Amino acid sequence: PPVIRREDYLPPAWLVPEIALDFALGLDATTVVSRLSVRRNPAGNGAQTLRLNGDQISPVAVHVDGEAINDWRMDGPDLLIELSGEAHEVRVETALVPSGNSQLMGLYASNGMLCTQCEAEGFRRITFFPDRPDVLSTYSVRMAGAKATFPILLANGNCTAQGEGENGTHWAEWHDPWPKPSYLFALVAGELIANHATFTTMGGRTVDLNVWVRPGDEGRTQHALDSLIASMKWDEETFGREYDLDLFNIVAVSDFNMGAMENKGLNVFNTRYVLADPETATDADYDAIEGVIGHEYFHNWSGNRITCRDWFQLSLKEGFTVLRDQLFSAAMGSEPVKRIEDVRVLRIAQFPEDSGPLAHPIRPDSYQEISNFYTATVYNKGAEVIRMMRTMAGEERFRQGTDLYFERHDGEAATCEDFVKAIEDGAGLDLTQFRLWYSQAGTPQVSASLKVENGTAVLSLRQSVPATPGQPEKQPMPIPLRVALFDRASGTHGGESLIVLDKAEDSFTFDGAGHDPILSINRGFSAPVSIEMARPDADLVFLAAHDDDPFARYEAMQSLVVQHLVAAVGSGLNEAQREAGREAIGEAFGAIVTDPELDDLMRGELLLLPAESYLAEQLLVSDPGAIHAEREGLKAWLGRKLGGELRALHDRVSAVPYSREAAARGARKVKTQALVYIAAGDPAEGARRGYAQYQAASCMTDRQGALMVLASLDCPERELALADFLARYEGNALVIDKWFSLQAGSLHPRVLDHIKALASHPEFRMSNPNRVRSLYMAAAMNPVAFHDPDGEGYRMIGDLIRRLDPINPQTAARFVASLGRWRRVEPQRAALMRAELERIAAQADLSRDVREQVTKSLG
Ligand code: HT7
Ligand code: ZN
Repeated sequence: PPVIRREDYLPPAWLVPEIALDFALGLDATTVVSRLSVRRNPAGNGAQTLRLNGDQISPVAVHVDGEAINDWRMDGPDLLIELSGEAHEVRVETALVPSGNSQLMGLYASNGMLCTQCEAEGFRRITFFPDRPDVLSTYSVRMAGAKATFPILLANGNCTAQGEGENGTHWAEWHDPWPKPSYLFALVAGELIANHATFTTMGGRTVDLNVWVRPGDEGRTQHALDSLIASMKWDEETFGREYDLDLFNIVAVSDFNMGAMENKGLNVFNTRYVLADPETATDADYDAIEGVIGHEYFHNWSGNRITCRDWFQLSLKEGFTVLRDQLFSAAMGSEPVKRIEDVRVLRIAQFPEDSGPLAHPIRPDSYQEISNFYTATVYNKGAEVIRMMRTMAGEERFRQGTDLYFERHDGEAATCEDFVKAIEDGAGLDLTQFRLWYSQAGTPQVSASLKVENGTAVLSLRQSVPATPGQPEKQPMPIPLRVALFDRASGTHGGESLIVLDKAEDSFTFDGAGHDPILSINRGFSAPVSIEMARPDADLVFLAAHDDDPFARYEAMQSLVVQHLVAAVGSGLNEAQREAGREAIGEAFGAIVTDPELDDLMRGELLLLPAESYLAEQLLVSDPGAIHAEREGLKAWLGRKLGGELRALHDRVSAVPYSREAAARGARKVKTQALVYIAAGDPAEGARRGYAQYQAASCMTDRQGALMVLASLDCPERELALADFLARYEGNALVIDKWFSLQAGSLHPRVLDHIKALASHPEFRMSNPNRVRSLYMAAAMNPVAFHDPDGEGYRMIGDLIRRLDPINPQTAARFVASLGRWRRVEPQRAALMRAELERIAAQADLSRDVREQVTKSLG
């Protein structure tokens, strides 16, 4: 497949200021008539040829300026038309089969309704068009269809007219006054019911808000609607952004490749990020809904009003919007807990990308299939890069920078460079060297050492950015680090400093540091780097107890555990050393379990052991079996050591009644965590308490938590609870997804057999991405199942990729990265993983999506 390069960007030869679309809707047959007013782009190359992109469509008829023409030609999937003048009207008719569209890109049928997904290149599956984000058009849409099948007809913007047609049909016309790229086009038709509210903007305009769902689901939409209202208010207050249409529609669909889509005025959501009530959604589900609703809404400015010039600039909208949704969620809940969660996601999802064969900068230089670049690097590292600018500028000056960006580029298709320049000008920063964060891949490693003489502390820092595919050499980048020096006796520090390491090596001096201070570094995770510093356990135990930066407390706890487990699986520890390491961790854990000053939400963070994938990241080559055994061993040891305290904690929080308040949510979070440790230390007690928690549960958080623990145990309660759960939630697809993923993610010794059986379960469907992910993503992330020493887990994921690719290549390609980690795994397993990739590569007719990921993973 051809490689698309950032440096080859050329402005479009033709612009399309206006487009009118006419849909005759049917689930099995839809026709589309598209009328484009095209105008030669003065900034283009003057080509006579109009190239209209297509993908698996063919033109039924083509007209230019009202006349049918026959001299159009196809260039692969694209339609080419020779045009001699400066401006023309081009009319193209296409015929679609939405019910046959299993890729879920373009126009497709889901659960009896029709909907669209156009980002990144789905519009070309509906009609021929210059399907690139720098072609902005004003859209007018007419759609007609059977009223019984499609009682609700929605598109972007405002509904301008509607009426009845013949033979039980009706029609609607929609107009979106804001010029937009084709990827933001949306249409939805089906039987839907809305939860409605209004919002008055800061300018005094009333906006109608609707959350549309299938009848029967309307009782689970209030949280989504509340989250939308909160997002609109927050964006006005925090970024000065006001909504710009009179209507904002959200539609929930059950077949969707990603989380949601920010189409102008008509967001389309995976049902997973809309539907919630306490009985069926966990606290984490509630938080995810709030975050994703916010994210899509915030795109109205960071993405829609200012869009991307080309797809290499994806982080312009995604990185910035992730930062905005992170700040929003922090403001709605606990800021420190949100920061810890965001860093955990970055470390689990993005750090492995940065150190693997698919590593790319947040602004990639090339791609074969753009869908493969909707990554944690572009999204989450992209957000971290902008967060660093905010840290260096301070909140107020950062806001001046974003104000300037919105003012300067409103209505444009912009670049990451435009964004950096606006922040530079508006916030008064020099970001010349900082731009390297956009072009260099890899997680910087910063090694730190502290020396103290006569009350003066010298912090020596050295940075290196690892080589990544295509980037063997790297330059030093500016790394902003928030640091503090703690006095051991008082447990306090004399003030935090922000230092910026912008050389390969540098040292920083701090006066009045006492004689033996303890360093707290990268507080708040001010830079997305990995800090290397050998530290005595006692210093980490001190910081875990005393640091006034909650993230740094969490970090100290994590480092204490990481240091121990890495030593245990790396060089190996004798029994005495293992015991000493566990004792230090046990002391810190015990203090956290019993600390009456800690709120439970924060306690829940501090009690989490680092993920196995993060532990593997610390080693050049790792044995997943050894990491798993050592981590589980520690968990069981802690469960036994702190059994009494954990049971007391579990009893205390089990008495807290259900509410959505922070204290009650914290209680639920530590309830299941306490249960996890209790079950690890004493499986019989875990089964007893787990089943009791399951039966007493008044909400999904408690029920799912209990079932998760039971699913890993070999006990009769496991089968009882699993059978009850399936029967209790029959017909609720999102909850049945949980039933699949809890089993596929379990640490049960026969988990692979369970997964195989689940793949043949009548409720399993390959056509539904949520269901596929619930079974197989959980399996791919389950160290026991995936890293089975005989390679059965790798074979299972390989088989899945090959079977899923012809159905839904985008979803299939997402599974390749798990096998792509082979170079970092011990040789026997590595060979099995590689063989699986080779087996996939040998398959004829692989999609571009899977082919790109597999080739890069083998390369
Ligand atoms: N901007 C949206 C991206 C998206 C997407 C991309 C490829 C294929 C399907 C997709 N669905 C949604 C989501 C977002 O970041 O807001
Ligand atoms: Zn987004």
